[in-house]
Amino acid sequence: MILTIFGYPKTGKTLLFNLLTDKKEELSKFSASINEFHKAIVNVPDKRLEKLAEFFSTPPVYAKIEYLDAGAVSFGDSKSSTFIDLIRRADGLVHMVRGFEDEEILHPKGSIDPLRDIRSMEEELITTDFLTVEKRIERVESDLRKIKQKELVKELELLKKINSHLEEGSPLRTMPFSDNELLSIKGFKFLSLKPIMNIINCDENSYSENLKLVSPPTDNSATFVFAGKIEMELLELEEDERQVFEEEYGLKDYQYMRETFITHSYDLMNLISFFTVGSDETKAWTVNKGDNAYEASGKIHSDIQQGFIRGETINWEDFLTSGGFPQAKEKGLLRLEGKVYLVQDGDIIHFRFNK
Ligand SMILES: Nc1nc2c(ncn2[C@@H]2O[C@H](COP(=O)(O)OP(=O)(O)OP(=O)(O)O)[C@@H](O)[C@H]2O)c(=O)[nH]1
Ligand SMILES: [Mg+2]
Repeated sequence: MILTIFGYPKTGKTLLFNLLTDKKEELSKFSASINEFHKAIVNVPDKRLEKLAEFFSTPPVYAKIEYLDAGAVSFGDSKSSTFIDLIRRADGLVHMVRGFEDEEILHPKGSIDPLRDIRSMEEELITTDFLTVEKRIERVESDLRKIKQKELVKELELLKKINSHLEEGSPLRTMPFSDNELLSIKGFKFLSLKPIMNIINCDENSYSENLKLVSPPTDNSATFVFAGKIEMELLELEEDERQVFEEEYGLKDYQYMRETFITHSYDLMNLISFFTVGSDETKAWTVNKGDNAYEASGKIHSDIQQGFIRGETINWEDFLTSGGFPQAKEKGLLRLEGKVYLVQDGDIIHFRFNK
């Protein structure tokens, strides 16, 4: 899974990237934003997985997540096609929004206004998709003038619906699509269709004001606050020292982005984890909420999916409290699930399949 951090210049994108990946990429106050990007693949921390690994005495193999710091936006300029290609590859977007004051760091729009920036970035995404759709409509119409093809007629109809949705200024995240429609437009990699997390990077003075803008995931979009620079500093302190400064900054109930970011992104993107356990490794796998056992088995191997018989399933905690598979079976906690079983977060699944 790729999560891409982007935003206006000097908003704290690289700071967040460093925080999430333990990297030390340079942060700069003055230099022009260079359009180089940073990339890191990190483990998704998971206490449940660690407990299971301990039980089996096998190494935990964490789910992986790729973070990309795509740098400052460039829409409609000479660098924009490279930039847009970069964010098209993302499974989810992380929009870093400037909320902190610093007279030395200029904001391209001249003032600090997180809500304005969230809206204007949304407009950039919508406009980019609009241009993609317009181009495709022209192409399809021209092809249809030459030859009438049923599929093209159908595609044109959908493209026109998408076009008018975008024309109203709405992102594609809010447009209802059927599964088939989603599949047919997958190749366009529409930007406004991607789940997006707006992160307002505040200082201690603007923190409580910006808290009002926080919104939980709705239509695959959510807004959170982040006290970037302070969090970076606080994380270097010992726990007791940290508490003193948290109070001093008025951040007593502050939730550390380093700790909450993955949960936020899993929620936003409707992701859950299941585990496989065995003699050589204890492993976490990421699937979409609503995926069934058959789909989940395909994440592991296509052979397992093709030969799918059943999934022996148990919740990770039920397993640990039972103390092993035989005990769990005795208690009736080990279930045999078929292909259509909806995988639950925290399931341990052992797939039986025909080889
Ligand atoms: N006061 C304050 N400064 C911050 C905060 N976050 C980042 N900065 C400073 O802002 C400057 C830019 O931070 P970066 O993380 O490099 O920002 P960026 O968005 O990656 O910048 P570009 O990639 O150049 O667009 C650095 O000097 C940071 O120390 C913050 O929360 N508060
Ligand atoms: Mg940067």
